[in-house]
Formats: sequence, C-alpha cells, structure tokens
Amino acid sequence: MSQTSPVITVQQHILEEQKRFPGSSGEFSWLLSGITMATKLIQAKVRRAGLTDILGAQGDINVQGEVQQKLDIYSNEVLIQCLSARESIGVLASEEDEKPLLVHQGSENATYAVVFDPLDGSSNIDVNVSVGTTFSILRRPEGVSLDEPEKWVLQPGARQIAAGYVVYGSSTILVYSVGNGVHGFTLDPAVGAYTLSHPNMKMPEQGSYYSVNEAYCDSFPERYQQYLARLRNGDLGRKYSSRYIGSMVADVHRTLLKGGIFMYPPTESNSDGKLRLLYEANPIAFLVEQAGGTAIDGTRRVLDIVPDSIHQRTPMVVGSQVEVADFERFFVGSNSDAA
Ligand code: P6P
Repeated sequence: MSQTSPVITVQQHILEEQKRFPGSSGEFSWLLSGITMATKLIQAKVRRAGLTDILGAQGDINVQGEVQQKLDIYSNEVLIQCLSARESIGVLASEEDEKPLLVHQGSENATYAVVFDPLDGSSNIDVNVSVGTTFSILRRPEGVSLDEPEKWVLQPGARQIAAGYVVYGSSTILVYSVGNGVHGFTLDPAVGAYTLSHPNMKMPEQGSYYSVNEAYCDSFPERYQQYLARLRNGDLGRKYSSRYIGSMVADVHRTLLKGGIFMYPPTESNSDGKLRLLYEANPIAFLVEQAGGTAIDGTRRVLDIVPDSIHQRTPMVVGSQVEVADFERFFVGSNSDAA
C-alpha cells in the first residue's frame, strides 16, 4: 500500500472537470492551461522581483488612473500572449487595457472571452506583500459577432462558466471553479506543476475575522459603521479580530479558508466602491458562492449585476453565511443608505 496519496495536477483535474461541458473537445482544458502557463511565468518574476530590475513603478498611468508597476505590465503581456495562443478565445479584457482585445479575428471557433486582472494588489509588490491574478471566463453570447467585443464581456457574473485566482504568497496557489465546487492547487516549484492541495474548498459558516480598511470607516455609509460596531461588540456571539492585507486576493483567500467577512464599502473617494465588477468582484463572487459563502454589493447579489461598462466598480460584502446574513438582516428596512 503506497504511503503517499496520488498527485493530481491541475491539468488532470481540468480534464475531469471539462467532461461536464457537453461537446467540449478539450478546448476548455487547453484554454485553462493558458492561464496556468501564464501564472507560472508571472510567479517566477514575482519570486525574483527583489533581484531583478522589475520592482517599482513603470511610471505610466493605466486606464484606472493608477501608476503602473513594471510587474503589472509584464503580467498583462504574458497573459495576453498565452491566452491569444488558444484559438477558442475570441476576446480578452484586462484591468490594464481600456478596451477589450480581439484575438483570432474571424475564427468561428472563438467561443470564449477571458476577463482578468493580471496583478491585483500590485502596489504591494515593493514591500513583499502577497499579490494575485484574477480571471473570469464567459461564453460568447448567442448571435454576437467578433465586431462587438464589449458584448462578449458585459454579461452578469452568473453567466461565468469558470473563474479563479492565483495568489502569489508564501506559496503560489491557484483556486478555480467551473461551477462544480472550488479546488485549490499549490505550485510545486520542484516540478513546476500545480498539484491539488485544497480539494472541494468549503467556507466555514461563521469565521472570526473581519477584513476592511478601517482608515475610511468615517466615510462608510452608516449601516457599515453600525455593522462593524456589532462585530466588535461580539453581537454575533463571538469575538472578532481584524485582518486587512490590502491585497484583495490574499484577503479573500484567507476568508475562503477561515470564514468571516471581507468588505470594500462605498467611500468618499470611491462612491461605488473601489473593486471592479468584471474581473475582481465577479470571479470572487463565483468562487465564494461555490464554496458555500455569500457575495453581495451591499444590497444585491454580485452575480446578478448587469454590467454596463468594462471597468465599472462595485462595493463588495463577501464571506460566510452567518456574517453576511447578519449584515443583510440587520439592515433590511432600516434607514440604510444605498448599497
Ligand atoms: P485600499 C489593490 O490595489 C486593490 O485593488 C485590492 O487588491 C485591495 O483589496 C484594495 O485595492 C485595497 O484598497 O483603498 O484599502 O488601499
């Protein structure tokens, strides 16, 4: 009897999972391998950021009005290169680019759009804090041609066929779902393979951490301030501790594993919240719901929001059933501010 459990790579897992897609001829697993390849290249750069001249800002300002870090640019280019080599993809949309990118013009095989944030939390790179890549996969809507790339991506998150993230932390972990549970794979640097380490991730029904940038607390709508006071006062039946990394993928990864709540409320400087709907909130909401948690924008289910622009932002309240239900229950019917 072997003493070691079988090593399951993400490729094996994806092949199994894609059997859920009738008629998929392996194109889906080939698509996802573009993401695994790109993120291995990104992590190799992230791991050596302090050693090569890739730290720090490139100096350009991206479409978000944020100073681009060199690793942002590298990560964006690598994802575009790897994904453009997958003929099943027709459209790519990135946090770093104003407009969606058309790939494989005219190819009738192009049935998927991939939306991504190549390096979320990149402002933390220079101080060696975890960063991440998020991705969302959508099917080309019926009757939409390649000359309408925006229509490929402006779909509610409930229509995602797959989503995931890679967190470049003390280890590199890929977490993804195709709608059949959430599964985590740790990159084994010895063999360069993502190997199954967190099968069928389930978020605890209640946690003991809340995660929000309390520096903006005074500018949160009243209902958020009252809710945080409830957590601090132990009104949910337990003592909470605060954890805020300032890198969404890392904060969400902890919340997936340990439970609790992560919030980015509306603030004075970001009245619609700071996080982007298409490539941050939607993939996270897909994973959180698949893991048994809840993801709302303060009032509505994130996955039900119909986007009207690629880079639109949304408030986020995501986490365990108990904490998010309390947030919703406590404020239903109160004079709560919008969102
Ligand atoms: P703040 C990183 O820039 C990011 O987009 C998310 O990863 C993170 O959750 C958020 O911004 C942090 O923003 O305003 O708290 O510094």
